Amino acid sequence: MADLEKIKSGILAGQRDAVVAAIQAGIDAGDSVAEMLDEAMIPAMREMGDKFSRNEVYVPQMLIAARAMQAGLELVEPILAETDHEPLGKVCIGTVKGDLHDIGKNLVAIMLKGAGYEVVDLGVNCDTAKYQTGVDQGATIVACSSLLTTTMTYMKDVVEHFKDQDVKIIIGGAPVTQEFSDSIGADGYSDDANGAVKLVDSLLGK
Ligand code: B1M
Repeated sequence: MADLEKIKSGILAGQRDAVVAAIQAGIDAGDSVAEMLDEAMIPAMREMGDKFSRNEVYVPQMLIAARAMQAGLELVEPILAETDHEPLGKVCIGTVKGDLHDIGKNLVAIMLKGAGYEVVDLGVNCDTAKYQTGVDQGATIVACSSLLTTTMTYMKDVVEHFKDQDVKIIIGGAPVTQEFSDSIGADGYSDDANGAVKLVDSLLGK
């Protein structure tokens, strides 16, 4: 049984090696990586954010926690992304201009790959020209992530940019809401990575 507490406390403390060892032990024991993600890894990052809001931790601690989380994600990715299907469609994904948060975006990309979609990962700090490169590579869905109230407004620019092209824009990230999505005319919103997959399924009629 994966030691969920060890994974969670390891991420909070930014102990990359301990996190990797605990996740690897769980994988070797045949435990569910989805459970490790939902019960330990994602809650750890949420708790980190709450601590940051209460001034109990600062940016450097968030950064080392994020590095430990990222190292854990690299271990779970190949397992979650295992699929032997022909791609169901192509999605490009990126974090919007001005925003460097990429953990949620990476998780959405992993889940989409696992569900059988081809994903063009555009990285962080994406302006409309960058999103356009994803569409030029054949993506018919543009997924935008934002973690900051100051950057989520850029999603409106993305919707505007693609309004005359045959692509769907979907959005998500901690501050984003359905109401905001409706207000900027996006084609869909999801509050988590599994929901993003269902959204893409429904937009592509899968
Ligand atoms: Co930042 N940060 N951060 N940070 N950071 C937040 C977002 C914050 C809420 C912390 C807080 O105050 N409590 C706050 C934002 C406040 C606001 O805007 N209202 C904040 C701030 C203020 C900042 C800085 C400005 C701090 C500073 O410098 N003073 C700065 C900004 C830098 C920049 O981007 N320009 C900054 C920097 C950083 C680090 C670099 C240190 C680091 C990021 C490292 C990295 O990403 N590689 C960091 C971190 C780690 C966080 C918190 C603690 C954790 C984010 C995370 O990874 N969550 C975060 C607190 C929080 O979110 N509670 C915080 C885990 C991840 C799995 O969840 O990303 O929400 P999330 O993704 C979810 C869903 O949202 C959804 O699915 C995912 C999985 O379920 N989803 C989508 C995400 N994208 C989607 C796209 C979709 C669909 C669903 O498309 C359809």
